[in-house]
Amino acid sequence: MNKDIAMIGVPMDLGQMRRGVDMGPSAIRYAGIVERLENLNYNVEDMGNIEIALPEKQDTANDGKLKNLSGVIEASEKLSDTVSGVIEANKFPLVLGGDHSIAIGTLAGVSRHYKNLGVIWYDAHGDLNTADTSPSGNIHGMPLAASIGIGHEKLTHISGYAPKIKHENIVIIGARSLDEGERELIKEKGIKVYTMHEVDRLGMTKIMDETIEYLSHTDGVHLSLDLDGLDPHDAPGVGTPVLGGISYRESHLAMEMLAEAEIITSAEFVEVNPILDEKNKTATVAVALMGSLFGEKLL
Ligand code: HAR
Ligand code: MN
Ligand code: MN
Ligand code: MN
Repeated sequence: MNKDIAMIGVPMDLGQMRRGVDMGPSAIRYAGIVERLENLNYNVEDMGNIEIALPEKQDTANDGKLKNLSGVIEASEKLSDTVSGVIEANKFPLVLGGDHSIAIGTLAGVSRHYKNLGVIWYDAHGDLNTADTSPSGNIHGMPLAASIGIGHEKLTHISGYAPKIKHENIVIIGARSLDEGERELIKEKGIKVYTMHEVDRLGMTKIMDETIEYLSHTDGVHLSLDLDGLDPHDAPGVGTPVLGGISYRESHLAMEMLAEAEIITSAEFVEVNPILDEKNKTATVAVALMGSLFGEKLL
């Protein structure tokens, strides 16, 4: 693993309508992420936070069905350039959310540097909606669709190009809340999905072995980890909790297997909402998972 990490906070809450997820980066810092990574002998540069416009200041007149569209676009462009600069400086981009709409910008920045980027989407949701299929109009339910070039042109073409990733280079893990249009898209494109049914049936070891094999032809792998992929018992501080999720232990194992395989080249941890949390538990879980992802071992 790259020993130089650049950490970027993205206090984004425009992709959904609940307050508090903008405090995710602070909560993760407070839970000790820098020290945790430094103890593993990484050089960590905390680049601070990207500036995000306030929800109260959104001019939504031209946004149509996509809530806060202009604000999300503006932030995505900034994040894309920042992430791209980090990779140019030969550092590992570690992005802290913020709601999951930030993945549009992260992937726009990362995929400029890879011809065949793989993506692991660890999430209760598919995030494969468009304005037409979305039940909510919330852009945090759309970043994976936008990244494969499906949806509003302004979201698909952040940084001036599309698509960012190929649908056959995606592995979704932990899905248990999919909208009708998302299900259709998954079937139509043949997107690789391990729902909770597969997590129960196969176990995390087999899922990670298969995922690593499935992505072995790629030239880099981005991990996009939505904390709501975990069960709300282990990660209560999220805006859209869904019962019956991946346990902390299974997630810990998944991160350890990724560390061992040495395939992850960029990562983001999103949807931590301290207002909805129990004593910063979710941020603490996020930091523990990052520790495992970056190679923490007991012995
Ligand atoms: N699928 C629903 C929607 O699009 C809910 C999305 C919830 N999103 C996230 N992202 N937390 O995974 O509105
Ligand atoms: Mn998500
Ligand atoms: Mn989710
Ligand atoms: Mn372990």
